[in-house]
Amino acid sequence: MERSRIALPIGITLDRFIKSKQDEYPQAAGEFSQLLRDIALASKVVNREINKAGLVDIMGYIGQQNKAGDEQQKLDVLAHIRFSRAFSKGGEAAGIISEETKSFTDFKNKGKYVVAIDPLDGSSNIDVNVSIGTIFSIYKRKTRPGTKLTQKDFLQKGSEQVAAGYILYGSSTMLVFTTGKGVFGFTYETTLGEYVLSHPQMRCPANGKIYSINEAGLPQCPNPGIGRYLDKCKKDGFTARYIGSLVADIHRNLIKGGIFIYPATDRYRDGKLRLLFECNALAMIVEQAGGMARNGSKRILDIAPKDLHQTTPFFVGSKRLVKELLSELQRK
Ligand code: AHM
Ligand code: MG
Repeated sequence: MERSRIALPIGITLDRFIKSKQDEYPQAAGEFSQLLRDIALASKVVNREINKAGLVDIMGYIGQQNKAGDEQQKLDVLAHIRFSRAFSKGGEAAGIISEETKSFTDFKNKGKYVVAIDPLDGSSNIDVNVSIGTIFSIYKRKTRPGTKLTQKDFLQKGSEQVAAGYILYGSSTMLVFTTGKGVFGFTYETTLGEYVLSHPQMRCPANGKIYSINEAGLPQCPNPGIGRYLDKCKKDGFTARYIGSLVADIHRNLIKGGIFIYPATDRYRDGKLRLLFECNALAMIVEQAGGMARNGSKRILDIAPKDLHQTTPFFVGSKRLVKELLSELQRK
């Protein structure tokens, strides 16, 4: 039996899991595994910072100087620094583009990969102790390793991601990722300081009874299909759940079955969520788990990005629900 086919027991650490899977990536085993380890390590540091966030009133307000004279940084900026540092030190990533920065950073090394990341998503929830997340996509760079990075290295379709995932800083912290061979969820065991496999081969139920949308924006939706779909959900006994923190909303629906809807509105003509930092990674996860992710007419993963910060409408979740919504959107 191939090593990679052996069922991996719940409770094994991320490190052992990565090692046991290395033979699935014959050309890139070492580098790729190291990238995942870099993400895990940075997320532990961010997790620690998040857990201290409630103490900010005692330790000094953001924007003020702390006792040592350092400027206190906002958590999302801090998370950006932590992840960037982990990748640049690791050397496997040639560069990074983050939701926190206008353009990409070239680490000027020989790395084969590039990373697109939203270091801390759900910023409106940070100050109120509600779940937030990190979202990441890993691509092979398009240009030759060792040369200057270009936009072309980052403007890749989601279908070209070699790995994607998220970290959910919730009632427990979880790292969920895919390398294109299923979705695996690890829970952070704080006393050990280790991620342990808790959700092997996650599957998104084909059907569900949860819809997640900021319904206050409904009157500003140019497409009446959204309203019609929600009316149907209500008649069918759905429940509404919306945290306003994308990772948490997607994670819940992935486990329980449901649909997440962020449409185009008068305020956000092309949707609010960013293709490169938010939608692509989550679309890959959900598809790998058997669900669906669309922008209305297209598969999210097939959109060729033109702009690093491009946004898109986002309809994602249980296959049956997404299909039903799409047919309402197409009905005139
Ligand atoms: P952010 O990147 O500024 O944190 O915004 C993204 C967040 C998502 O987590 C969430 O799904 C969405 O914005 C909520 O938007 P809204 O407040 O319009 O419902
Ligand atoms: Mg975001």
